[in-house]
Amino acid sequence: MVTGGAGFIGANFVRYVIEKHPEVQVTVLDKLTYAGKRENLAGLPSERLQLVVGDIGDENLVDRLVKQTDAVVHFAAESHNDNSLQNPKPFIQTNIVGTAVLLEACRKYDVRYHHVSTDEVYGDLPLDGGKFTPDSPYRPSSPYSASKAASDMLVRAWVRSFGLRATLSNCSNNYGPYQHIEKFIPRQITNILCGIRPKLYGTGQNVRDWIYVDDHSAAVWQILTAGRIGETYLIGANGEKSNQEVLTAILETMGQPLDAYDWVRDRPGHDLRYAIDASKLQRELGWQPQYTDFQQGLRATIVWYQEHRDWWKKDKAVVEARYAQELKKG
Ligand code: NAD
Ligand code: TDX
Repeated sequence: MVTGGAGFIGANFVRYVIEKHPEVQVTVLDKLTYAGKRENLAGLPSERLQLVVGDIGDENLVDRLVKQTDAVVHFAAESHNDNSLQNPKPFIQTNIVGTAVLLEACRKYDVRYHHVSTDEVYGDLPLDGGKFTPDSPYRPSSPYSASKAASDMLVRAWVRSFGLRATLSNCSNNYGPYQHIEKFIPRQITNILCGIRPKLYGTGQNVRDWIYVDDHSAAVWQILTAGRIGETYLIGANGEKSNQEVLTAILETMGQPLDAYDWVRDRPGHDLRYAIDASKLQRELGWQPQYTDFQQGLRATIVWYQEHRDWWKKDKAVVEARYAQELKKG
């Protein structure tokens, strides 16, 4: 069972598993919030995939579904930092309470559980060095990252106190097809496609460690099938870039003048730099990223958004109106 399988990473993971592992049957549990779309799973064989529309916080539904499965991979979340600064409430409910509901059902039926989390639980790093490791202290900055940190802690407690068969992974920033256009890379691509100037927060010097979404999927599968119970694995592909570098690459690839963007007010509490040391995952489980050419991955992503206007067009006005309203608040 894959929670959040109609969202960005979840849908890419489901596609990856259906394609690479013909013996696997997948049930997706997804609430289809603003971030989830049925179309993200279109074209997959119905005899191998079932979509259940529902909430991970629904105890009866989760009990019934977990009873019938042998493993849960938990992607479902409220996932956007900017939204969490406007209204933290759904982040607490879905990311913390929802995770607890899944953990209780997995405990009851002794079901293998994999928890998908983020590097943001570790806070941020200085620009001039250091990387996150599985031993880095938890230091979340935003309501989003604090809610993910809380959910990680619940998983660790369920492993230690109840012997839950669980693993955890904390991954860096993903990019690729099906990412919601509220997020940095697809927002700027679709801005350009709509004739809107891209928007860069603050100084543009904040660094993110980019990984192509299929590399994340392969790592999660590897951890689910070969990882040691109770362990945390960090997933990253040495893809550090400043936001300004990423935006310049988008502008260049899309044939725009390199200064054709706006600087806008910074995100409150904006984490400065993330960087992942993935050596444990590479050493123990032999995982290696395959899509390490960022320019190539970015080009493929731009082409995907160019060719899938119908997928994102109806969200664009709503997303931009929400951003504009926040800026006006000052
Ligand atoms: P997303 O917002 O694109 O998708 C989230 C999905 O969860 C959506 O389909 C949504 O409908 C579903 N969902 C939300 N609340 C739900 C609920 N209460 N019950 C059932 N379904 C619900 O998110 P994403 O970017 O694909 O992230 C997936 C997971 O990966 C999250 O746990 C996130 O914290 C983690 N993660 C994301 C990144 C990244 O760069 N995007 C990096 C590291 C970790
Ligand atoms: O318009 C923008 N301009 C801009 O400069 C937006 C939307 C973002 N930014 C900056 C903020 C960040 O430094 O770009 C960077 C990336 O922003 P997001 O796409 O919002 O991602 P981030 O906040 O880094 O979090 C992402 O990675 C970790 C995912 O959204 C999380 O779900 C994941 O846990």
